Amino acid sequence: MFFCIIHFAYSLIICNFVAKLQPIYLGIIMKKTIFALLLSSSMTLGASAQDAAIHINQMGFFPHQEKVVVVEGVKMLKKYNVTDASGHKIERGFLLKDNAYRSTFSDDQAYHIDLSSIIRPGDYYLEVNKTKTKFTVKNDVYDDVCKAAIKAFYYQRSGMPIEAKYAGKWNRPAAHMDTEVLVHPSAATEARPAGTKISSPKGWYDAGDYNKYIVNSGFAIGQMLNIYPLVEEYLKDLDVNIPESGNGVPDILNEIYYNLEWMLTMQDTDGGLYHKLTTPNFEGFVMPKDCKQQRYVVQKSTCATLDFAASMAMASRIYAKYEKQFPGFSKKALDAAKRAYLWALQNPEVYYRQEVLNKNFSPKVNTGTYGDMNAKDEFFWAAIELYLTTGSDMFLKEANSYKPSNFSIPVWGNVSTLGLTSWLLHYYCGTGKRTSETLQMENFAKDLLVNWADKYINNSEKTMFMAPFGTKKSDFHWASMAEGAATEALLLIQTYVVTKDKKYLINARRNADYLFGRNPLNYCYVTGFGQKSPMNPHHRISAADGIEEPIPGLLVGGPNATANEGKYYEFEQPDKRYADNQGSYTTNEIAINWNSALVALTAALQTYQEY
Ligand code: 9MR
Ligand code: 9MR
Repeated sequence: MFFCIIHFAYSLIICNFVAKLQPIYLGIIMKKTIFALLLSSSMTLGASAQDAAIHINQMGFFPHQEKVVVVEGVKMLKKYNVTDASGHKIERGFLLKDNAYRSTFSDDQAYHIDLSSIIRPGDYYLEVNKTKTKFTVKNDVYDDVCKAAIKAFYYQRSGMPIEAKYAGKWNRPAAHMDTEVLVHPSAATEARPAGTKISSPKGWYDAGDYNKYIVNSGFAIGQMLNIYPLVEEYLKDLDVNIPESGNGVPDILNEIYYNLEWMLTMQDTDGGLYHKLTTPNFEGFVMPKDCKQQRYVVQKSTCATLDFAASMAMASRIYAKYEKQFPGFSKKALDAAKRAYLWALQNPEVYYRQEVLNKNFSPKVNTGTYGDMNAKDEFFWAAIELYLTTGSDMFLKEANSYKPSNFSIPVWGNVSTLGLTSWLLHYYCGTGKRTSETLQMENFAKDLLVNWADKYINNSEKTMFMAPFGTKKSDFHWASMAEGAATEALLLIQTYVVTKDKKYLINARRNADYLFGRNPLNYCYVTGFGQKSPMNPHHRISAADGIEEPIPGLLVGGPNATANEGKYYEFEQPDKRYADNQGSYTTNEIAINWNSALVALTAALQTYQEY
């Protein structure tokens, strides 16, 4: 009790001190302190100095955004203080009961500290007990990570040397030229019998593995081009130091072009798309130049063909501006997209079933499947993009016949929402001219998006990590950081664009805070960024190149409640089931369709800095 009184007196002195700095806070802090003291029955004051776990966005904060830090592992009423770079005290306060929140997965409890009143750019230090953390307030919070996220695609390029002047110590010789790829028996036609050699160079390695998959390429490009009308201003001058930099085309488009060129080579003479270009089995953890397996193009599929149609139609629209640098490309892409759509109309249900393929053909193929047994959403997305590019009513009619019945988060296997948001951004940020028919689709898309967003953000400020993402077990699936936290944040930014209601933008940033460090494990889930980031991704190049640091700018999968390589995981709890271990491919792989979410998100966050 004696201790309590001393501490209380001490609190009052501090309050007075804070009051000198920020007079308005005095009343509030005093009231809250007394209230908390009276309410708390289980408090232990003084006692030993514990290490606090400070969960914070390690990228920093924009001057005018909400800045909440989550502190765990210390008892109530512990004090915190913030100093600036020259050691001046900026803010002090206490961890209060009113600001305590519990995990939905366990008894873990943490306090929110709101530092939003700190708006002057600069470095600051937050100290809780003996734990001190630096954070920065600045205008270019996501510039470097956005550049690195784009550059990461360059590091994924196959078929060309990755040179030191662009890649520094991560340079490597050319490999996987893919100029002599065999047509797999599953893909044989009269024109191209099994064993025919085709040339299918360039393109990005999909992920930790070295194969190239059309479904995922279409999705990754789709996700980045989808947001393009909204972030064009921001991205157009971003130089990421790749071989094409300085040619008058935004680097993001230069980089995407490298994969588009490859995708064009994957279209068979009849218009259909080979599902993937792959080795029969995954390669070992060796560098590209040490890979020896023969590569094949395998069976055509409806989903791959439509993802191709959609992304080529988008590309045709967006690259039309750069006819000088890419002569003939815009037209070529549109023609290819139309031929692909036609093929899909004639072959509406040709799914990729690897187990069936392996019963009938050899060699057997055991690499990633991107298997998807429903092509309706792919038809919808492709028809939408073809309409936006051509203005032809036929495609709008097609799109209307494949309208989704409910809202779904866009992922490689479900792309209808890419169609919906592409539509919205075309009219809100792009050049689209509205008609009564286009307005019908627009209202349909807007209703679905806003209804989803309202449910999604509900009560996020009362969650332990103060984010809409991360409170349910189902949030933690394979690729939780990209397909959950980042993609959902993107959808919220798109909701903000169409409603102008700032609550959506604020909640998008909360998911970003989570992804970049305000999470139970304190990971900034992007390689090379933040104070604690993955060092051992399931990425063959990073593992085999003999360099300690992984390739930078890669977003890893993140916690996965169903991660099954049991021995790697310290925790059962869904939001902690992550291992920075090369073997943990269900939590620590990287992939182009996850980095596309990172690129789009960081560019969109930079674009909207208000509030
Ligand atoms: O390395 C493979 C990775 O790229 C894939 O995403 C993953 C799932 O398809 O498979 C990985 O390969 C693993 C295989 O599936 C199971 N045995 C261990 C393999 C490599 O660690
Ligand atoms: O991203 C894919 C994920 O949604 C699937 O659950 C998983 C298992 O089929 O495969 C993931 O994709 C992998 C692909 O099959 C092969 N390259 C690596 C991809 C990322 O793990």
